[in-house]
Amino acid sequence: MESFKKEIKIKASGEKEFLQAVSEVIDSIEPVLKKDKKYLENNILKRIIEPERVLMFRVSWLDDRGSIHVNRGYRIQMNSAIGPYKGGLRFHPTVNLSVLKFLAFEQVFKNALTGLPLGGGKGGSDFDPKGKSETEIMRFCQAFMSELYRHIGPDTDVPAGDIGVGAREIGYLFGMYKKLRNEFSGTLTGKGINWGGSLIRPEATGYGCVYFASEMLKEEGSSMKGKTCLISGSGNVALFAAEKVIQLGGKVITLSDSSGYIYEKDGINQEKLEFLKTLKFVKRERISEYVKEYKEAEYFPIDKKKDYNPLWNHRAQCAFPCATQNEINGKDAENLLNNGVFLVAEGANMPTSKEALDIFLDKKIFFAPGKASNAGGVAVSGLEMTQNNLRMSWSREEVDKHLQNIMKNIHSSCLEAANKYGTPGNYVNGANIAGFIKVADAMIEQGVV
Ligand code: NDP
Ligand code: 2IT
Repeated sequence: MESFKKEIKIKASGEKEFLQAVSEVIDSIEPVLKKDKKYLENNILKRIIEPERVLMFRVSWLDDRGSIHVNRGYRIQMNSAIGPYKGGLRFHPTVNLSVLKFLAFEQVFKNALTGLPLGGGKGGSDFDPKGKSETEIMRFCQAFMSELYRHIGPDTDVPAGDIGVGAREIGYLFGMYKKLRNEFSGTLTGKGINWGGSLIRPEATGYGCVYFASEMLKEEGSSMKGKTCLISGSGNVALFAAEKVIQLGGKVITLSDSSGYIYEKDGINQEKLEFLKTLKFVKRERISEYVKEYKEAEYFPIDKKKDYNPLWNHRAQCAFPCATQNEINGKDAENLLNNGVFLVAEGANMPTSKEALDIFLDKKIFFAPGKASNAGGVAVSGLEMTQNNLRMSWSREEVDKHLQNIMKNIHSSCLEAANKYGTPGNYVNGANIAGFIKVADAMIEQGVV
């Protein structure tokens, strides 16, 4: 184990996010490896951290003035032991190999936890959608798909959205895929409702995250009702997490984007949330516009001089980080605890830094790792694939019921695994162990490939 840890540190030394995600999993699964020798005998650790395939490609496109731009496109096909590669595409200037490898690695475990036959993958580009016109976004998506289409398919690899890739981008990507392949299939998820999409997919990650938090609260005999919640982000995950908190009787007092955050002392209600959905999904404006409409709210721009994020420094009981990786540092973790927060459920992927994670685990608060609590999105993507295969679509109520059941099952799988391997209540260990065993056993059964 020790020599393996050393080797991976050297091998992935330039890939800090990937190393962070891998180290966490290794720490969690140590007792499993000790208990059952087959995992070490089959060299599973070494095999599971190596992507089955990494695709990197040039994406050339023309802006509205006719100038040529070049971005880098990626698809990490991480693991297909239990199903076709499945995972989102991220368009953001911070995208690089390390970020996508960490996301693909997390996705393998997350997808296993859903109980659906989904392998793990992730992709995207360092393209920055901010400030681009509608036609530029379309041309970029088409250029991206003009390479990716040869590597994906309904039984091979099924991409979806992530940061910077929402319903609009999935539409343009799907249109190009269909044209190039001359095939109408469920190769992407998050599709429009009139052309193969599933009801509840837009809401699924945020709703699922709050369903998971509710399951945790049940453990201590309480519920979301009356809980004051801090939420970061104002994208797909954040706004629907906020909606579910409001529906369950909780109070959302913060939301943010990469420029700053809003604070609503008395809580954001459904009407205000509808304003935010239009602001963010239709007009694509900044969250600072909110306080022009609602004068009782306050806006705080990001202060880069501060070594903590003041969003996490308000009195509350629950926190839902729903923006991006490593957005909660050690100081933020201390601030959250000092303000009374006893439940953190990750809507984003790995929003909690290693330092902050150690603080939360040490204090034994309810802490849900993203690979468990944000699995609702990919789970409903899996349900979208099933509906496409059956050539039918289910009602909102049916999909929501499935989502609730899946989140409940993930919650109990985490607790059972954590308990069995000696760390009761530790959802991080539970999620890593339950996901690992499922994928590792499938790999062993399928031989050395
Ligand atoms: P969106 O693009 O819809 O929204 C992202 C939000 O996070 C925006 O408010 C954005 O602000 C903010 N944000 C992005 N990058 C940064 C940054 N570097 N610093 C501060 N704020 C930032 O993405 P999603 O809501 O889909 O994704 C959010 C998180 O949830 C990601 O970690 C993603 O991987 C994860 N996730 C998404 C799922 C999905 O189904 N979409 C499923 C599971 C997890 P701004 O507009 O200013 O950039
Ligand atoms: O991180 C994630 O789980 C996603 N971005 C959703 C992936 C999917 O295939 O729906």
